[in-house]
Amino acid sequence: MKKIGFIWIGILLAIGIIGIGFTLVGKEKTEETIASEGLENRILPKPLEFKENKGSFQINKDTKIFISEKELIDVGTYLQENLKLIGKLQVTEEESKENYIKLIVDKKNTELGNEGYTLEVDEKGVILKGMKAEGIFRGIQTLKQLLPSEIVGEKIIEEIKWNMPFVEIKDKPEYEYRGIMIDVTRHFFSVEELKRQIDILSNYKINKLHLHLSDDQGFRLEIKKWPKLTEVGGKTAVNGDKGGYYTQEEFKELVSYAKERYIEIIPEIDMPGHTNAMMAAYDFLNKDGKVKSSYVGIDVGFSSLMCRDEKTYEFIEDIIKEIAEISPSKYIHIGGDEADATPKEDYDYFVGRVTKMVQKYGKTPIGWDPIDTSNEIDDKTVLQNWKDSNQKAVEKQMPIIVSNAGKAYLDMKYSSTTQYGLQWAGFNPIEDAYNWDPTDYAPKELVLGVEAPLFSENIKDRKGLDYMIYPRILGHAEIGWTPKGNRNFKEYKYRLNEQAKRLELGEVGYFKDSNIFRDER
Ligand code: TNX
Repeated sequence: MKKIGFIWIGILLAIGIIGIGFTLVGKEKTEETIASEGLENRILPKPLEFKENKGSFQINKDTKIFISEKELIDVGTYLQENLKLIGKLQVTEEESKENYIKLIVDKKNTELGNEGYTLEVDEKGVILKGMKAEGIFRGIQTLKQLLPSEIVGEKIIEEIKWNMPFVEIKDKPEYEYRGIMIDVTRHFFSVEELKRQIDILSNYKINKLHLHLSDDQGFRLEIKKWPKLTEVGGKTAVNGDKGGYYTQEEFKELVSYAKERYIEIIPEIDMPGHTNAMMAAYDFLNKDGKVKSSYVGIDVGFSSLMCRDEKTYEFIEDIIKEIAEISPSKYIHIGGDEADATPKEDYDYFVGRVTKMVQKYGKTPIGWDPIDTSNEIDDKTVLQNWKDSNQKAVEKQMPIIVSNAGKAYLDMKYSSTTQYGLQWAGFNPIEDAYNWDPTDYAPKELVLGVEAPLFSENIKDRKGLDYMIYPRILGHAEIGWTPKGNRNFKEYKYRLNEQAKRLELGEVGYFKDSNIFRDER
């Protein structure tokens, strides 16, 4: 008996030692493997197919940017601008035999869709092909990531060789909608600040910027027919901080800036709740016929439009009409969240009428949940999910944008020590923000894509924006672009580290979490 006991202990010890050994070797091996995959690991979001060959091509000031047709002049010039540290590369429609970057529209190649591209680098140069200019634009982001990080800086560094490894890449996104939302109501952000964000976000193939333009604390877009919306509603922000609004000209300018970077701006007017700023501007929106006082707190769910009053609908239609005229986006977002002061049947009726109005002006409506629970809503409306409650949307087969608050909300604190943001949906550290998939919340065939919203109750400047958005949005960008089966956090973390230097050179004030970022770089 004794002997058998010793043998058992021996066997268990041996298993233990071998186990520890394996774990150690396993760990080292994994990290090594990741490191040796090297170049692929520089690209974020991770491309669909990547093959590295031996050798590299050096871009220099004599490299010519060839465009296969006139319509590529904008992306050609964009690339030229992005490579300005190398020199002012000529953009031309004349093809050369070597030392080129060729941008080619290949209309027949439909396999990779509007945003897909192929990128090949060999000793003669770079060939970047897409069915659309849009795909070429996405491919340019990959091209930049294959160059030394310093390419995103402002300083010319003589000794750098602008080498690109020989590669063959084939890439396309998993989802067509890969967005961010910025709440410009609780705090206002200028056109310049938004342009800066658009520049950074486009590096990661984000393609939608949803602007939350109206809420209790502010109304941020000029409506010519109803000027007090911004004269009154534009003045305020949370805590009495500085307000502001976009004139229609400024909005159009922002839209076209975003469009040049293949980002679509989606305007949102939140209703029938979240409407105090409108009701503070116009008396006829109120039951008692008197304007409300301005609101600068952060409570939700207390305001409501009158859902059985025709004046309300005439007013809303004017707003939708003006927005439809200046916004080329396919979508208008009508809010629909937290209408706690609206009786349910009024809510159902209201969202039914307003979505039809949006359709009348040629746009597809989007609404936050619980818009899907109204009997007046069908699969011609897109649900933006933020809780877990999208059962009705699934029954009705509505397209769904997944923004689950616990995973995708950029205003949730990273941890208890984060100085910005809220925590009602829990903390959202970098790893959790990456470790999910839209199919956790909706059937794949209904998922339009993902969006990461940033509500701005206590985020009021560039520092706060950068800190909360980066690096988490890089993870969301990859969730939207790269199929679930090709993603894992360990390997992502390595690639995220490769991006850190670029964020720093671009002066992005990201959250430098010591659990994630290596010191040596
Ligand atoms: C919920 S999520 C809201 C917003 C708040 C946000 C804060 C949603 C559609 N509505 O009104 O700003 O929480 O995280």
